[in-house]
Amino acid sequence: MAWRVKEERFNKENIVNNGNKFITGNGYMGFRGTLEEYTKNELVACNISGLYDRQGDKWREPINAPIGTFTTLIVDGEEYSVLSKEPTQHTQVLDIKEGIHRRNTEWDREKGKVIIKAERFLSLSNVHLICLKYTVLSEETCEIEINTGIDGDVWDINGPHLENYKLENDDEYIKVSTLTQELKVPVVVAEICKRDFEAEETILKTEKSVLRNIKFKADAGVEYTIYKYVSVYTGNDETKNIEAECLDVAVKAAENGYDKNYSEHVTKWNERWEVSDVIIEGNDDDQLALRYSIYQLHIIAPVHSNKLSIPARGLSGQTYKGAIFWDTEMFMLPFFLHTSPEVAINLVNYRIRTLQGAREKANYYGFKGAFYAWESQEDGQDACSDFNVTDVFTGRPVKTYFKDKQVHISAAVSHAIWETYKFTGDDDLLLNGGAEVILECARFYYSYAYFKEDKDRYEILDVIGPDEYHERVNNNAYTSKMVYNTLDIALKTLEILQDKYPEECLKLLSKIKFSKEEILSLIKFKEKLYVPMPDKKTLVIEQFSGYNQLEDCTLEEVKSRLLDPKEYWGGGHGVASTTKIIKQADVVLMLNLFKNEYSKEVKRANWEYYEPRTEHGSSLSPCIYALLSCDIGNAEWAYPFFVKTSNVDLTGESKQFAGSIYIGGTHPAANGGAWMSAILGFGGLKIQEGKITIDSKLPNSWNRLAFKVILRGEKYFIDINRDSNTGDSKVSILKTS
Ligand code: IFM
Repeated sequence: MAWRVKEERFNKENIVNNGNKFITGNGYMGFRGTLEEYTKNELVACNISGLYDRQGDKWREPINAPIGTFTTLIVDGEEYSVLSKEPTQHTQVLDIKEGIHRRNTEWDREKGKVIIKAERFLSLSNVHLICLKYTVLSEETCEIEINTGIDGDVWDINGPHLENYKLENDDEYIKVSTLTQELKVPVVVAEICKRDFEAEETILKTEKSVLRNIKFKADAGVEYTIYKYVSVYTGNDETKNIEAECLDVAVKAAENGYDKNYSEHVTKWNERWEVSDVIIEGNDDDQLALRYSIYQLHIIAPVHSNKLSIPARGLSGQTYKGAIFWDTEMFMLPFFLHTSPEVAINLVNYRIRTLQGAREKANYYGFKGAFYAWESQEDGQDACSDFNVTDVFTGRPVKTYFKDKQVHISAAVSHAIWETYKFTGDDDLLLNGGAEVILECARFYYSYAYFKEDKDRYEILDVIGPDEYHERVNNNAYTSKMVYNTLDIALKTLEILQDKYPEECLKLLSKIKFSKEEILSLIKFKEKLYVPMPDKKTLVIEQFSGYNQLEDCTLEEVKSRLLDPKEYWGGGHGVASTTKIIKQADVVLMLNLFKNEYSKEVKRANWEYYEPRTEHGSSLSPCIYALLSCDIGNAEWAYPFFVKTSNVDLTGESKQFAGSIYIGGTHPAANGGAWMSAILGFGGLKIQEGKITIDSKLPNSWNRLAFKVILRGEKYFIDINRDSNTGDSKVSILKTS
């Protein structure tokens, strides 16, 4: 079944990875794929989108809310938990079609089995709601106790973030209300538990948790089920009375009943899949991996809010500070643009909303305009630490220049706004802040650039490109090209505004004090900006000035120099820093973005040159190599990279540490990359000036690729069928309702 992810036995080693692999979510919150009896020690998390907190001088990170699904089982005085008792059978299943997590666990006792069956979902029809159905059966008569409630002792990396715990209950509900430490934002969780059997029930309270102890005599072979309706609210929600509304959601859900909540949730999932499903025929593993990647994108999509974006690790925890990186604009946005443009608009709105943070950052460094945060949180302030890695030998934090020098972030933001504008044709996006952001980004680059009199050109110096192993380099081809693109976009934006909206244009220019001279400077800057070009002989583009002089050794050689597997490869002393080994696609990313501007020979030469020198140490890398190989017509080169990117969260084979810092979690950029590789790569979908073209090259094992796209309100169904004997493809593009 290409809609299910399954694990058929319990393995303690997989607990952390399964938390990512079996994750559920609804854009408001993500719930790690953990079992009901787990606690913070097993990294249970109900991770909230867009609510951050700082504890002391530690990193600011997102909040994990109290866990309203916590449930343990005691049979005849003995605890039945996978953690303390090896089960005889265990399955954990994620149904990605319906966004539901299921587990079935059995233990053998002397006279029969004890079985737990549980399923839970984070509702798509009400993003505050989590529903859990928990069933126990014993094959022999016994005394059962279910302890279930809200576990407020949550997992934090740099916490604790919640304080002022208020625990409440009455006959019907239990509730835990807290405040965040830094900004005193309320976080409230309410739970209502229904059951269809008689039992004694008492309430147990500890410092941070409220539990119900449900005690009953169980008849042999009878199923006993509890239904939990858990509601989560925070002070970020636009509501007058959080506590009352939180409770109200749980009450209404309980009145609705489990099945009705479930069917409303499934209806929403069906609507999502109706436009976004991709059919691959010929290879079931690829079908599942791609659907799973799309599922991962859906569960983190801020459908309900235009104030939020998507963190680099989705809603799988606090890794990377729950911050928004360029991952969203460059790797995830295309999926949303093609399947749910309203989400794409929400994502770019987040950048428009956080422009002030970007202005402040530019100002802090002595520049003008908008320098977006490398790691952006709620107001666009930069959460990126000066010390992103820890030296594994000395335990000392190591200075990295990600925050200061990855200036390509502002270009990613402008690019995203422009792509969204082109795709949707929505002038409002430019008028309502988009143009302002683009102009401020262009202004930033003008103030950042150096004019070299002797060469009569502008250069972009002292930056970090996508390849983070080589810090503070000059003329990074990707960065310079993206700066050029920003200028191009800014000038085009001005033309559009001057042409169609002259009054608004004047207002904007005067609001941000953008003078005529400044516009002329941008034109000159664009004309004279140096962007590294392909070498005439080899066609290879030097990644940055001086790259060609670095040691040209193999990846294996660099690996063999590691003294510790967790050692950081980049920065001042990393094993890769003095070599040509790069972390992730850099020049190749540039060629893929501007594919119309470079010849096939140039693309091929650079792919062949850089691929063996790329560690793919970032999950953002493989998809770009897949895309460029498709572009040069080589689906078979692309295929292993597609497999890598689409399986990243299924296999869990990704970097878990940068130095000694945990960086595990889900990988939405790679998930977006999987969609791009399949649709834009193998499918060869191009949309230019509102016209769809297909230039497909399916991998050998695929005989069909079919998908939908939404373009300016119209839905198109694209079906590519490949004859496995001749290899020829037949393509149909149908407008559907
Ligand atoms: O944005 C990326 C970066 O390019 C490589 N390191 C991890 C970041 C978050 O995914």
